[in-house]
Parts: sequence; structure tokens; C-alpha cells
Amino acid sequence: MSDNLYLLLQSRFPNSGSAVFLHHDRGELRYAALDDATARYAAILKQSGVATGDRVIVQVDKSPEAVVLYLACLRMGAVFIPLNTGYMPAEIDFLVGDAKPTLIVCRPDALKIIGDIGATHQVETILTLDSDGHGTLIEQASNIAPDFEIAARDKDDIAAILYTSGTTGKPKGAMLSHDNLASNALVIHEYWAWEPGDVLLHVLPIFHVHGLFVALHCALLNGSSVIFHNKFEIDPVLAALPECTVMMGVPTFYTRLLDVPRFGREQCKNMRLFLAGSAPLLSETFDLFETRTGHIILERYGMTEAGMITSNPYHGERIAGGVGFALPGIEARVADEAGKEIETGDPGVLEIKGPNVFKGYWGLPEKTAEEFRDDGFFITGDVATMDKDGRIAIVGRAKDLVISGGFNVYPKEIESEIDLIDGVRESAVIGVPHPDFGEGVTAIVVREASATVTAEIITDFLADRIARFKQPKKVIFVAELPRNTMGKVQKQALRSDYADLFSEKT
Ligand code: MCA
Ligand code: AMP
Repeated sequence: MSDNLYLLLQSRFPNSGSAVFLHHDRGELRYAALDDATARYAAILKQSGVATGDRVIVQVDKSPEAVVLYLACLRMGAVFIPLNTGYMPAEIDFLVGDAKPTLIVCRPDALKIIGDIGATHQVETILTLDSDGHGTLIEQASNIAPDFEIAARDKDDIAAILYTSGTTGKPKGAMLSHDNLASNALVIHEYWAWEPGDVLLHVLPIFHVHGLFVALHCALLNGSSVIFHNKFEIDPVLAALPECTVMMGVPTFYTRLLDVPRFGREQCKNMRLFLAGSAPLLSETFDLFETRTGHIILERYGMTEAGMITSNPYHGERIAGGVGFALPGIEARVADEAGKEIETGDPGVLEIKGPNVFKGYWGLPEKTAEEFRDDGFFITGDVATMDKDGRIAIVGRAKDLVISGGFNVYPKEIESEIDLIDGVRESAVIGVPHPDFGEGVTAIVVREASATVTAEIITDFLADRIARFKQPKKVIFVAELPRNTMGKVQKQALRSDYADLFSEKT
């Protein structure tokens, strides 16, 4: 019996092949056509030299074809590696060198740059795909016979690798197995009480767990229709909401909706469930949303390495500032630095264990081992409290991480770049409250004596080295960084000094 996730998803496709899977800007993709399309793309992957277990790196704009490509990789047993569309060539070069893919799929206009990167790392085959349904992948798909085989996969075989940066700076590839993805999808589909006839509004990117796995797997397991927008934009979202019953989003989506005076009950009249996650949802957003729409946002918590971990209940009380209970089948404990469970209610690092937890970082067994306790619990790096009933709240981060609009930015990576600039002695990158992105990336920089480096020089230097969402929204120069007696930079002091930096929308 194969544990290929595609088999599970396919078993839930509606009986009527004419049922629509995606409503998109160029038309509709029906479930019957979906199975055919994944079989065609699988044939192209095989023709391109991709064998079961090989890695396929994909950096393309969101499109129905990109979804088909993901499902085709599952189908033929390749390992899907989606990259943030904002990554710059230097970042992609590192990832290609690390992942050693057999095939890269990129935007047509990036072919030259990606081709050069591929050549450096002996990747011979590059296919292209754009968001309008053009590219060599599409051309080949129309001329190839579908290959309907579904590769036999064991539950621990890797289905996808998602890169997540780390406190040490360089990205690490989290290996997610077919069973990691399947078990998590089945649990949340049930926990969030998906119903026949549910329609999902999909406005998230599809290179992260949230948009790719959480949203799409739920809809596929439900045989649901998805209203599929290539990005989050207010007017199309307001127009589509009345046709939908479920929406998933990062907190920025909800604050942006609330900024629109005409947004309210009328647009939400058919909605059953608004879900939020990837970053903390402020209590004021939670409260205001209920006042304006009558809906109580259901906040859940997860991470790349483990998919969805905790959730507020569907039927029970949803609490602002809390992320609910460990999902069924997942154990959670709040522990001290040694991994010993601490008293109920006190803050500590959240540790988890369950079928959702990843198989390790690609090519980094030692790093993987550092993140696990001897009894198999994974150390999330998030600081949490748990009450006597098992309700969990995320109250801080033990890891040095900024979350901007739902995207993670690791300060170490940005500081390492800034410190390369002539005239910079040192830097500290922090996140401070930002009205749109939740946290705004901010660089605090110390110049060398008599150096004249400016914010503009720093911004220009970073422009083509790191993705734009990681770039500091503000650069501030100081004479020295605050340090404790051990010499460690006091980021908390900096965060409180600059807490009001973005009090106006920027
Ligand atoms: C875009 N920009 C950003 C961000 N997004 N800057 C900081 N943080 C961001 N998140 C910058 C662009 O570089 C550009 O800068 C300017 O903002 C406008 O770009 P645009 O593309 O128009 O932005 P947008 O469409 O308004 O995007 C904002 C967004 C987007 C809709 C909030 O960032 C988004 O879709 N975020 C969702 C992230 C997500 O899916 N996270 C899930 C991770 P310039 O003008 O300077 O060029 S999965 C996860 O965390 C776990 C598992 C979980 O629990 O879910
Ligand atoms: P990522 O590496 O993109 O998967 O981001 C995972 C991180 O996002 C977690 O470790 C948390 O720090 C954060 N996160 C996700 N959901 C929530 C939430 N509901 N509340 C607070 N933080 C969250």
C-alpha cells in the first residue's frame, strides 16, 4: 500500500469530474482536468530526467499551473522545493547549491540568470512558467501523453523541502514526508469542520506551508472549489468574499481589510470561517473584526518544520492572544532550557512531538539533532505558556526572528550583509511594531570612527543581495549598541527604544 499523498488527495476528488477545483483569472480548472494535468506534468518531469526521490526547485509566480506542478511532483514521487519569489540571485545560488536539484522551473524572464546558476551547479534542465500560463513547461504539456502512474511512496519518504532561515544565518531545508503532510492535512480538515460545499478564498503565496499545504490540502481533501487569486489585493478580495465560506490569512490581511470603511457584514454573509496564523494576531484586530463582521477569527499556530501545531477550537471559545490547544495526535509541553516540563502557566520554550514533525534538515544531521530532545520532542524556539486545560499562548521567541507580514526574517542574515559594508563597525537588526506588517525590519548600525556610510549606501548595497521583504524599512545610526555584562547585544532594549518608529503607516 503506497503512502503517496497524491493518492489520498485524489481519493477525495469529487465524483463529478466537472466540479471546479480552481476559479482563477483565466478561467476554471476542473477536478477531472486536474488529474489529467498532473499526469501530463509528471510525464514532462520524467522526460526531463527527474526520477523518484529527485529534487525539483520551483521559483515561479503564483498560478494554477504552479499548483499542478506541485501535485505532479507528489504524483511522480519527486521532492518539491518551492522558493520565495522575492529571492535574489545570490540567495537562489545558495539554495540550488544546497539542494542539488535535477530540474529547476523558473519565470521565463529569469531564464538567463537561473540558467547561469544552474550551470554553476551542474543542473542541466531548466523549464519556465509564468503566471499567464506561458513557458516551456506549458508548451511541452500540450504535446505529451499523460503518465497516470502514481509512484509508490512510503510514509517517511520526502515529499517536499521548504527552506527556512535560521539564527545562524544560512537557510536550512526542512524535509517534510508524505505522512507529515497527510497526517496534518487530515487533522486540520476535521478540526476546522470542513463541510460539503465549502468554498475557499485563496490569496496567500504558494511557496510556504500556509498557502501551499494548509490551504490547498484542506480544499483538496474536501473536494472543494477554490477562488484563487494570484496575490492579496483588497478590491478583488472584497468582490470574491460573498462567494466564499472559508478564508485563511496572515494578520496583515485582516488589518488591511479593516482599514477599508466599506468592509463589513455584507461581504461576509456567506462566510463560515476566517483563519489567521503565521504571525501573532493582535487582540485589537481580533476584537475589531468581530465588531465589524460578526465573525470571530480562529487563530492557529504552526511552523515550517511541523505544519499546523495548535489551534483555537472550531466549536469552543476562540481566545484573542491565544493559539488554542495542541491539535489531535500532537503532544506539546512548555519546557525549561534543559527540556524539563515547567509549571503550568509559567513561560518556557514550546516543545512538540507528533506525526507532523519534519524528518530533519536536508544534509544537516547535526543541526537537526540540536533541535530535538532525546525523547523525540522538537524545540520550536517559541516561548509559550500553557494553562491547566492545555490552552497555549505564544508570548515571545527564544529565537532571534522578525516576522514581517507573515514572512520570516532572520536578523543574523541581514546583519552579516550589512557588516560587509565599508565603514560599518557592527549592526543589530530588530523587528519593531509596524501597523501594516506587524513587525518592521529595522537596522541599528554603528559606523567605524570617521566613516561616512549613509542609510542610502546600506539600502543600495542590500538592494540586489537579499529579497526586498527582508530589507530594513529603516536604518538608524547609533554611537554604540547596548550590551549586557557578557557583551551580548541587548536587542530587547533596542526594541523598546524604537517601539514607536513606525507609529504612522509607511
Ligand atoms: C511585500 N513587501 C514586504 C512584505 N511583502 N515587506 C515586508 N514584509 C512583507 N511581508 C514589500 C515589497 O518588497 C515591496 O517593497 C512592497 O512591500 C510592496 O510589495 P507587494 O508585493 O505589493 O506587497 P503586498 O502584495 O502588499 O504583500 C504584502 C503581503 C505579502 C500581502 C502581506 O507579504 C503576503 O502575502 N504575505 C503572506 C506571507 C505568508 O504566506 N506567510 C506564511 C508563511 P518595495 O516597494 O520596497 O519594493 S508559513 C508560516 O509562517 C507558518 C507555517 C504558519 O504558521 O503559517
Ligand atoms: P515559519 O518558519 O515561516 O514556518 O514561521 C514559523 C513561526 O511563525 C513560528 O515559529 C512562530 O514564531 C510564528 N507563528 C506562526 N503562527 C503564529 C501565531 N499564530 N502566533 C504567533 N506566532 C506565530
